[in-house]
Amino acid sequence: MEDPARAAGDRPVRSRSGADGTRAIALVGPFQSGKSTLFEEILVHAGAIARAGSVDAGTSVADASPQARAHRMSVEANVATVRYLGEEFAFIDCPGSVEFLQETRGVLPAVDAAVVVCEADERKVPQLQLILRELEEARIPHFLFLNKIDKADKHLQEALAILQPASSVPLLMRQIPIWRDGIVVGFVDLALERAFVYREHAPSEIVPLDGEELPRERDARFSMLEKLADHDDALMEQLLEDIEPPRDLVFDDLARELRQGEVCPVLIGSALRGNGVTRLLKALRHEAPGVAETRARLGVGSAAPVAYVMKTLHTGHGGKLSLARVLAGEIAEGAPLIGGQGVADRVGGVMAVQGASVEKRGPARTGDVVGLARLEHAASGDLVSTRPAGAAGPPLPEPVMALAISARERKDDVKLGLALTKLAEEDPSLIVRHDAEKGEVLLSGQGEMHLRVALERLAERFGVPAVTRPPRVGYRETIRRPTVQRGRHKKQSGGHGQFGDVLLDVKPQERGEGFRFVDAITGGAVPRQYISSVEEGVKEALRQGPLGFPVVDLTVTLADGSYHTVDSSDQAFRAAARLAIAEALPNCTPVLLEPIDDVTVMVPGEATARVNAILSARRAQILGFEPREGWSGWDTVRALVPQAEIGDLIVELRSASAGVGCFTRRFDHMAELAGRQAETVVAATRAA
Ligand SMILES: Nc1nc2c(ncn2[C@@H]2O[C@H](COP(=O)(O)OP(=O)(O)O)[C@@H](O)[C@H]2O)c(=O)[nH]1
Ligand SMILES: [Mg+2]
Repeated sequence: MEDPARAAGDRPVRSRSGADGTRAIALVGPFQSGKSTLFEEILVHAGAIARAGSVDAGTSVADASPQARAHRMSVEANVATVRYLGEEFAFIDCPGSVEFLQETRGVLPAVDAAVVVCEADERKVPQLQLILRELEEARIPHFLFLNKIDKADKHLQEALAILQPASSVPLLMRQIPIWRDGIVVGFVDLALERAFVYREHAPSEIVPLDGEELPRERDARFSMLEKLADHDDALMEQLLEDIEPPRDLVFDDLARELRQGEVCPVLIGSALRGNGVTRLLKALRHEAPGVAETRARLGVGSAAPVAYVMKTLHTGHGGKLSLARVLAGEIAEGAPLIGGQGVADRVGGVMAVQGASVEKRGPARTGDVVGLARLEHAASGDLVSTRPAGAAGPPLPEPVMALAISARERKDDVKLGLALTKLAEEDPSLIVRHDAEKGEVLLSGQGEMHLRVALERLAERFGVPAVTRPPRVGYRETIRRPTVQRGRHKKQSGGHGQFGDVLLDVKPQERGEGFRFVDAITGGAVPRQYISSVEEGVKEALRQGPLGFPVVDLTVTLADGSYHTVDSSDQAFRAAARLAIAEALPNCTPVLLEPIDDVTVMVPGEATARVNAILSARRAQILGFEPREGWSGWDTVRALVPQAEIGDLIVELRSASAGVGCFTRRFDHMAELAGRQAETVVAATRAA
């Protein structure tokens, strides 16, 4: 019978699959598919908690942070270690939202396997594809857990047909549902050849496999075996000769093909009712690889103790905590560990992490997922070891949204800077940059919710309330017509006077030429030593033109001038130059320039037409679209888009693309902006 034997006691952990130590399993999948609910239910099944909390009611072990509770979604990875039938498993509930994908990416390299929680819902297939791709690329063995079977309205075949395009390896049906009056009341396990009837929040009950279930089971089992046989010649022969393959061979194939990424087995269940959870745990126990395979995948040896840092967290009084998977050896308090920066820190304490609770524990052993306190020089993605080990972390995504941020109260400026540094360290997909020209601190990240949660953490965890506004756009201005302008600076006040006099020839230049200063003085009309002051004065005046922006793409020639032997000075010539420019520019038909980026949007093909419309409405010039290389069903759209229109582009792109669209951008050129749009920009700058 399916009973979570909790009586295993504390004997050394050695799994039936031969895995040593705790296995680490990530729960991943599209947003709202039920990962956190499943996490909770797993804790119940393994006896770690008495009854499941509810993500809906805000009583779960998962999603315990104020931000996760407030938004009713996972915004950070949560770990809990359980013992099931004598073996230890660390489950890591990962956020599903694309905006928090980096958190999931940080965790994945060091897990032994992943359970992809999903629903048979077309709208979530793009998100599913995204996560399956991550797993396939990182070669992480993964199961699909088709959740919410309690409200299934499709036959399993139909559900699989919807899901299959998201996976580049065959989905392998391991179970089929048993239906009564349009409701799924249980399942048949095709490998075990047993039928089970669900019981709420309890292991299912075995029932005889007979009646109408039997022929369905035969068919489904045969098609499962056929898929397995694609990678096993012996099995293929047995099938062709109508020999019933031994059960052990089937289980061996299931485990091997999962590990080699040749198939993706599909289990079904309902996290909310605790159905199918026992079978999932048993499948993991029998078939998920252990830490040795994960080491091999990462190319990490076992000669020295080594751990991989999944994420770092700055806790209030506990200081910095690194959530780490021990890949080899034992790690105890006081052990000197070298992180990615090559600097050793002594482990300030080994902590058991169970949801939001963090408690000191004994040394961590191979396979464990623990908190390591005060590794000041270790970052997410680092391998930490007694020997230099480097990093194994994922690449960083380009930011898609930015906000200009400042402390609500000036006195908190320094505190804000420190807190931002810590936040960006915890979450490397948050980027903090100081823009000196515009005098702004920019916080960029993966979307609106990502940035909002960062702001909430600033206030709640670091005690720095911040205010934000859209970042300034780097407008410039230039001139369309040449002019010649004299500038005279003359002051006669008592003793020493001031005198400078210049004649400037101002001419527009090609786009992108910048600023050029030409000295055309002959015969000493302006003495040599003052020429550079004239140039400085010109530059000062060009910092802000008549429209309110830096002036570019022009040549200013110092054509003539005059001086006074006593009263002339650097200062006087600078002032004269400033005067000349300030008077000249309004007569040169000034024109606004706006920055244009070359943007590449990546979306599933269904969204391409809508993306074109979105870009066009944002004054973009579409350059073309084509299939995205290596991504079946996706397109890339390239366009030249004004920076002013990119601010919240991601929000619209995501809503047009089932949440998965993204883009990259780089500055391309400055373009003239005239008419109403330009007037609005100028008026807004004057008002500010
Ligand atoms: N009907 C049904 N609802 C479920 C099931 N699992 C989760 N849910 C609901 O789906 C929603 C999202 O669940 P959650 O666990 O937060 O999803 P996550 O975003 O994947 O972590 C919540 O309202 C859950 O109550 C299930 O098996 N059946
Ligand atoms: Mg969740």
